[in-house]
Amino acid sequence: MSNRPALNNARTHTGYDAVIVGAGFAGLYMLYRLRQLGLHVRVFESGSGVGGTWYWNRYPGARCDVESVQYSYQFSDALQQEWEWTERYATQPEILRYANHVADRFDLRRDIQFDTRITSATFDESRAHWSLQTQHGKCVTAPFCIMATGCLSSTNTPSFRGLDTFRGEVYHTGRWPHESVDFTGKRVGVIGTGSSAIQSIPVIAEQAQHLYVFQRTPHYTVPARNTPLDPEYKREVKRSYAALRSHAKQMFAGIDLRLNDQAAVQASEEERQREYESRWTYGGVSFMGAFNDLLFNEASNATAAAFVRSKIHEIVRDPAIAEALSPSYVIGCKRLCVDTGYYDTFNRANVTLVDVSKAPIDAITPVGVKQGTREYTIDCLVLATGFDAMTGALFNIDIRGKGGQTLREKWLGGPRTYLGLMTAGFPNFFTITGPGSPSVLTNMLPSIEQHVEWITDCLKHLRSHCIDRIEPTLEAENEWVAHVNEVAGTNLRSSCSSWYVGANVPGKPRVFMPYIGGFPAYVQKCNAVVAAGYRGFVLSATSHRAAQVIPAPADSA
Ligand code: NA7
Repeated sequence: MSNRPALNNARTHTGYDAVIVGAGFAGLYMLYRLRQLGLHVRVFESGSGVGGTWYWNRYPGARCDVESVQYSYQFSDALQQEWEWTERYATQPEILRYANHVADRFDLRRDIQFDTRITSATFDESRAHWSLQTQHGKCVTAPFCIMATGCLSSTNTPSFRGLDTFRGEVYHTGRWPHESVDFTGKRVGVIGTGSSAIQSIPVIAEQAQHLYVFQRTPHYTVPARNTPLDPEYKREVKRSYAALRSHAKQMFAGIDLRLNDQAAVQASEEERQREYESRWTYGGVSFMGAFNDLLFNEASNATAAAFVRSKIHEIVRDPAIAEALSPSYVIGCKRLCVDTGYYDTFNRANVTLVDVSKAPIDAITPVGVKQGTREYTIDCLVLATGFDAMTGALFNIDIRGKGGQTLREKWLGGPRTYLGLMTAGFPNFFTITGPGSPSVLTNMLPSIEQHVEWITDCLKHLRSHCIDRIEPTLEAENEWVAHVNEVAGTNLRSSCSSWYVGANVPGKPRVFMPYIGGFPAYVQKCNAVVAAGYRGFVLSATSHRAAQVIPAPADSA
């Protein structure tokens, strides 16, 4: 691998060892690690700044639903010691400041090209390298192509009839403007009631003259109980960061949900109520840690779901509205939301819940939202309609592997990967937190770090063995996909229409995309593959060596 000059103005640049697409948390750390390896790397980012999803999702009330002291990098102790989180759940501006701090602290910006969207990536078999085209018509090549494009980055805008005729402002929560948006005195419509809506609705309701919430499916949400972080707590966390991190990595979701290792079905009604109540009071997604069988046993799950429904009826004064806000499906099936004052917002006189489950939105008119004969007049429309999750950002790029096969074609029936890291037929092409890895079911930061470190070690291994090409075998991939599907079938999360199964995007194949076997088991599998000499991968040298499968034992490099 070479050390050639930085990107120049030529239309084709061939000097990179690796190209990374995306400068969110995955792209930033990947760049950091590959630079440490001495590789010449370029990152391409469509936004004007770092942060990925936290750069784009600037809607009012946007926050992480993982606690700030856990939703942060752990690769640098100096970084985790010096950074001060201010609240239990960090706001989007604070997380973005953190991403910028990381970029500056590790001097990452000089290798990131902003405002540059990659439109295609093609594998050139004769040269064994990837050729990437930017939206400005420039071409860069590198032997390795690493997608750090994010799981929730390609927005989903339903094709509402007449949307383009609407005369007011239209905002998508996932592409919020960088200028502040003031809804004071405005009639606002929000379509969607997922996490983004649930976070933004209470804030918008405080500003708007009137807010109409168009709900197709109610989502379960639990209170965040957000609070400023106590200085002594922060000191304690910093003192014990190493232990906290390694403990979290032993947990199923790579995060400590304070799991009560007892089955809900085996607890008495009184015990269950006490446990749910205490978690409701504590706040956050650890509600799902109340019992160990909530996502495996429907009867258990029903007890937790009933508890949340009873809370909704307690909080929302109008019983009909409370009922409309009450989900009836498996709790945790769609990702559990975390809110601040969501249900209470529906007690406000300036908020109207519009049920569009049975009678869908017919059209957007120049002045409002039409449902049947009823038209809701609004000045601004907020689309909180989510993302084409996990595959959308990849499909937005015309990716072509061996023999010109497109990734779209290959994944027509659903994503097919080996470990969520690579896909057969696309040599030297990596997907950080790709489909088939635990990704969105875990705390994203440790999952990103684990993938980045795996890829870094892999490239190091290739270099030290003079190998320039790696690709999973179809057999290993098929086995992995079968395993991912089999495990998904044992978990209640695959039982409803969610973005995990692509149900929110018309025409998307219904496949449970993330790996639900748990973070520790997944990490073990990844490590075992390496220890067995990259079992399931073909490693080869293209030009001056005959193709060979590198046998066990493990890498000693
Ligand atoms: P989500 O969770 O996918 O929510 C999108 C919402 O938009 C959801 O309520 C959808 O209803 C609704 N939606 C989508 N299309 C339509 C149409 N055509 N008509 C009415 N309503 C519609 O996206 P978020 O951005 O809130 O959150 C995504 C993740 O980001 C979240 O899980 C966290 O991990 C962070 P549906 O439920 O499909 O009936």
